[in-house]
Amino acid sequence: MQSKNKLTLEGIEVRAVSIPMRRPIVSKVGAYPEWPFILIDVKTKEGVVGRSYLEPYLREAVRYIGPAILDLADMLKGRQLAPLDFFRDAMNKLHLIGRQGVSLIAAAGIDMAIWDALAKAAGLPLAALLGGSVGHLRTYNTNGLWLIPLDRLGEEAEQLVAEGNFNAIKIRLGRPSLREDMEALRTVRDAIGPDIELMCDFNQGLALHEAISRCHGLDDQGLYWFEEPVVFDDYAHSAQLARELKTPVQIGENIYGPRSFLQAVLAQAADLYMPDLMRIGGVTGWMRSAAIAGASGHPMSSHLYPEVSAHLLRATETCDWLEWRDWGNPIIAEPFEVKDGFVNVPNRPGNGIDWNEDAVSKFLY
Ligand code: SMN
Ligand code: MG
Repeated sequence: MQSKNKLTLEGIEVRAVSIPMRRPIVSKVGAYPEWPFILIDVKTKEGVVGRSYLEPYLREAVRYIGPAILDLADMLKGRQLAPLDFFRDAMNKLHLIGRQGVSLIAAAGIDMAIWDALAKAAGLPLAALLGGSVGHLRTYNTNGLWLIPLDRLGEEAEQLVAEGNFNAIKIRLGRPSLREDMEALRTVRDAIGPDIELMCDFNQGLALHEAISRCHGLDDQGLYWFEEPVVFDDYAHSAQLARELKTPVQIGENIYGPRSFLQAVLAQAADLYMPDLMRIGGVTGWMRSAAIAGASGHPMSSHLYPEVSAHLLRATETCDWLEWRDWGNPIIAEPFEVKDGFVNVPNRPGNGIDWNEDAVSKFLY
């Protein structure tokens, strides 16, 4: 048997699936009745397969992200799989067409799959390969409470809590008026009682003057955080809100790469951060950002990507909340489970992603 100390790329497979949403997304960043995934399989000569997926929101995005992944993978042919080397070389190659956006998303997808392959070859869960351990993480349910009619919020909030005996759920706000946001909160609070934490997300939907009046208007509602009140890269105004408001301001899902993460932290743009793996730069980009969050004392939560994020949060100094979404569960062979508001990171080699191939063939496009 060949040694698995060193993995060499044999080839890469990229597929796209789209899964109908149980509760379709209605948000300030779009309406999505289905959720597309780009599946990445990094195959090695030693027989280990590393897996990851990307969540590009847009079904058509595979047309440009797919070729970018294949192009980057060409660079790896015959070389030892070393994610830090890959990340550096990918950035050096792609900065010619931009270090963020598609370039970074494609690199992030490969990076996550390479880390999975390394963890499998080592026989370790990803969290353990990174020096952490498997175990519990507190998690909030993000699987609903979109900008849906007010009269449906109460029942949906109750369902969200019951799905995993959650202690925390997230609601989307930024309805046409403060009165409607207040009514949405009252409906949800009446349904779930006083003890469940309630995060809220504005999805960058407010102009500065609206954000100032809306967030101050909601500042005494006991919300756990205000997420993305203004456009994600307006760090100066986000910082102003974070300074003025009692409720902590949360941003991060739209930050591309650790260097921008550092700029947000230096600008004091938020109290809390929640990077998204495809934008922050996969495992490599996350760990570099986690070091910045740790050193600057900012709690770090995740955005989407529950499997890989769960492993990474277990290796993150200022680990905070895992965002729980189950939209990808149909294509995952052994989906993670939530019990009493906690996810237990499974003790198996890799990042926990293997495909349910029957489901994949059903949702392929
Ligand atoms: C979100 C995620 C995915 C689609 C739309 C909105 C949201 C979140 O920003 O934080 O969950
Ligand atoms: Mg969000």
